[in-house]
Amino acid sequence: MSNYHIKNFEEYFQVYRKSVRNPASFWEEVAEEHFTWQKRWDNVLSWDFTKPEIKWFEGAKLNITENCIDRHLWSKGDKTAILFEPNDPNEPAEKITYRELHTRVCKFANVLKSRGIKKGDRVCIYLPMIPELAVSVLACARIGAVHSVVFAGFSSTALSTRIVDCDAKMVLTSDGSYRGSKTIDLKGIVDEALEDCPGVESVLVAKRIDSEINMKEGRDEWLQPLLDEADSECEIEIMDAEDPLFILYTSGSTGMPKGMLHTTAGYMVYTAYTFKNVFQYREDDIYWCTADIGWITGHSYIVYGPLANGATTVMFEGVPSYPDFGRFWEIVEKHKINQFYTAPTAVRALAKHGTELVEKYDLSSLKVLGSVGEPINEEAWHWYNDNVGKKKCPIVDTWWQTETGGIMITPIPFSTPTKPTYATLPFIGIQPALMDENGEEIHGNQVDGRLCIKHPWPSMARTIWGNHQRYKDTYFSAYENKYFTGDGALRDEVGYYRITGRVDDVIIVSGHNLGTAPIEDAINEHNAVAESAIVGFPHDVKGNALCGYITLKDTGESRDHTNVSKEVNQLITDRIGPIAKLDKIYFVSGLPKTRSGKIMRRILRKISAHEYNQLGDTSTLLDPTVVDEIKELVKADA
Ligand code: 7RM
Repeated sequence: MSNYHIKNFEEYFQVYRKSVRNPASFWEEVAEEHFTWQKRWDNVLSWDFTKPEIKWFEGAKLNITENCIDRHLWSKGDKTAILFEPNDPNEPAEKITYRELHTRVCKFANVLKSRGIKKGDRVCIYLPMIPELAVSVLACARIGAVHSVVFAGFSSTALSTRIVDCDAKMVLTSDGSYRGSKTIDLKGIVDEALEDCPGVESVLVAKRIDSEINMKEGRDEWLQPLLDEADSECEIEIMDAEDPLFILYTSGSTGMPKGMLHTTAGYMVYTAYTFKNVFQYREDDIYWCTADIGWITGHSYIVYGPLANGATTVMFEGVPSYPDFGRFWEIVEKHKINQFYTAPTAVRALAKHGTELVEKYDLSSLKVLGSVGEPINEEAWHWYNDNVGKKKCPIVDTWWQTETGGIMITPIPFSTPTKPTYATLPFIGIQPALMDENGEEIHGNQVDGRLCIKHPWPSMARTIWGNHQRYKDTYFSAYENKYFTGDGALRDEVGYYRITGRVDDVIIVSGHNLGTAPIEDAINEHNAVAESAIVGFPHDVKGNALCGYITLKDTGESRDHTNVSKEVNQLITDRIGPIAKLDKIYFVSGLPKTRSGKIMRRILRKISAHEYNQLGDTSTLLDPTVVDEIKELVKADA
């Protein structure tokens, strides 16, 4: 018996030791006992980090939707698979059973086929958090089409860049979306994006807000009439273990987002196994992850992981602040949520509004609380623990990435003693290493360094779509024979890990990974701007907020800084989305640069955090006097 369900700390160590002593045989056992295969694998694992090439369960044949839906029909056809909670608390929740999910996915899959989508084709999904989003993701997987979900808060340029990069033939969207008291014109954004996407042949539109929209003849169709006509049975496409399942974009240090490619079998096995253990999910539990399916958290821990376990997974369309800041707790009470998984930024936003709204609701159903997306600070951790968990629910601070596909460092509830701000120990099968600047592994405890992983795990991304060289350069070139995460971490006296943050130029704002480069590109489009540099600074709600340093072009005439600031934020909103707007803007006469012309963001970061005495070595700067000027500006503003 593989230990599919870990029950205590001793068992964790025992299973962990087994999993790292022989990873292939460990994962083989898990795969064998808990999934449905059309054909067994010939080889569990082959890998070479120098290429890099990683293959899990090679030779196996399967379909992930058979594992997420069909195989549960016999034993739990009437169990709720997806519990949809709408934006408006007065609109009734919708319970979609496993049987209904099967029918809806089959119908949707048949519609995709009827519009020419075949195995391997890319389908871009730009939908709000409504059932059609989960259903369409599964429909793609059922017929072997590669889904690429783009978060429906991204701008039209961000959308078109992604559509063009993965060469999607089809876009799935809705007329609009609800967001608290507002509506968003999604179809309008798609129309704008598609002006730059000649490869898109068809757009299927779900009706959500009943708005007047433009339907382009020969390209756009309403989804519902097609679904009504579609057959309710659709055979699964038999996929190879390493066939692509999806592409999901994540920002990088250049302007171009990285299309992380995940494949089928390993991703399924790892997300299912982590879901079961990290949330200690039991039959009849109601599990809720508040993320959007547009992020990896939603892919792995709203859709695939929970459904592969036959769980009930909640999908929430709305926002934590509507109609008031008690909405999350109202939903917990209403649906008797047992596991609640959210981001530190949400916890901080809610904590800001005191404890009255949390105390108003009965949260006694809760058993496990989760955190993901960024380091959870001590204060937020305690607020979450005291007021939401009432000191009775373990908090799982789960560290992982779009690239890792599943949770990597985390406590196992009721087993691992938790410690505020620590993600604690590696999950089963995960072998972390801390590295120093010289490429040497740092052994022992009470040390810090750069976080790497030494051995492949089943759900790791296999490549960057269309750019394998960039995959190699970004993740496998910094340290020999290791996957480099881009994060820094420390290991305490008992071996617990605490993630300290990104060591590169990606800033995490409200749990969203934003690259500095595309934001700077947007700012630089302003006709008065010469140059810009973006850094993050600590913010009590968002975790980090963005601060921009801008130099203006020397035109002889003076510009109104307030106007330029407004225009710059508008450009950012148009090009990337409102999430990337700058909280602070300073107009400076020069940026701190190295002699080779590289902007030293490290210095700007320190100044923005008011750590004026920790600027480190400034001798490599081209013009050290700009540092004093910037310091004075920021100090005067504080
Ligand atoms: C799941 C997700 C990945 C980056 C990652 C970290 C940061 C995520 C934690 C965390 C500290 C955590 N994917 N991060 N979880 N930092 N503690 N528990 O967020 O691709 O969008 O971001 O997020 O820097 O590298 S992601």
